[in-house]
Amino acid sequence: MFKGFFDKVKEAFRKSEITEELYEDLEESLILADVSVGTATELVRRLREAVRQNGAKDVERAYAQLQALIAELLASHAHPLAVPAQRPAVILVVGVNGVGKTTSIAKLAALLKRQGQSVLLAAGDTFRAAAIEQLELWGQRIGVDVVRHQMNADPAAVVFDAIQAARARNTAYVIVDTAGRLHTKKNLMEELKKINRVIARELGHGADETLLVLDATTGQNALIQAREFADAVGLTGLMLTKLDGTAKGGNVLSIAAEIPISIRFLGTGEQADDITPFDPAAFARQMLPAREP
Ligand SMILES: Nc1nc2c(ncn2[C@@H]2O[C@H](COP(=O)(O)OP(=O)(O)OP(=O)(O)O)[C@@H](O)[C@H]2O)c(=O)[nH]1
Ligand SMILES: [Mg+2]
Repeated sequence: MFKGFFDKVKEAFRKSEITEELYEDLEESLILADVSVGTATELVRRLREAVRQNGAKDVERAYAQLQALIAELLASHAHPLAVPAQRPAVILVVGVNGVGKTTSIAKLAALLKRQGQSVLLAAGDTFRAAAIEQLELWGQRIGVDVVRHQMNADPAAVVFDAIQAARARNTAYVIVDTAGRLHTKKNLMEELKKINRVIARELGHGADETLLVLDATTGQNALIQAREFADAVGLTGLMLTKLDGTAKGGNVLSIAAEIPISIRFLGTGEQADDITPFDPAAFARQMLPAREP
């Protein structure tokens, strides 16, 4: 699925010994694979240090060292979705427009359903009629009910109704879709805060999860979005989408290095089952597979 991400990185190690040129090629190839300049520089710095410390002379060991550094960088993000302590658990899904919120919600709901959980979706993006219809269509496709109001209804009221419905049915999860686009950004953040107040009032605590959806192909922009949403509504995890749309994927490394929030899921396509729970060790192995002799 992620094949070819780091082919160029592997190529940088196709030398007989560790030279200055190897480090330069490595840094360049990381940046070409969409790793941010800051993260690429930092990785190369750590590799130099590791090589110096253990006196590794051969390229083979340096490559293994880089694998370990990448695995280490990603490892702090290994936190799967928590099992809810009470029913319903509310998962609020936020993000700017077009990143894949609605699609990711459908994928997550289908995944939870496959795991034997009951799920209800709340059509909290009341900004466009098409947004409500899109979520309903997904609901039909994956066999999950959707609580909806009319266009322009108060999203907080939709969430209130969804929580009541989930209580009545003893549903495990309510996943809330939200608008990515409002007249102003301030408006959007205020709307999310209002949804949060309703959740807090109903559950006695905030949303169990507030997941920010980021389009992994957008680079630096993703970092800015993460900061804004973290400041305004608080975040518990990230879902990175459109990893099928990039042959690079180094962005995942930059996001892991620069955003101190767990990556929960990766989106790898437009279908319901194009979702992978984030496994740092597996991801590191996919990025930098073992070298062929
Ligand atoms: N290739 C690919 N496309 C995706 C992925 N996730 C979402 N998309 C596509 O991205 C587009 C936008 O997805 P939506 O789920 O509507 O995004 P949204 O964030 O809900 O958008 P708004 O509601 O307009 O803010 C759609 O065409 C999706 O099919 C993914 O992992 N891979
Ligand atoms: Mg949407």
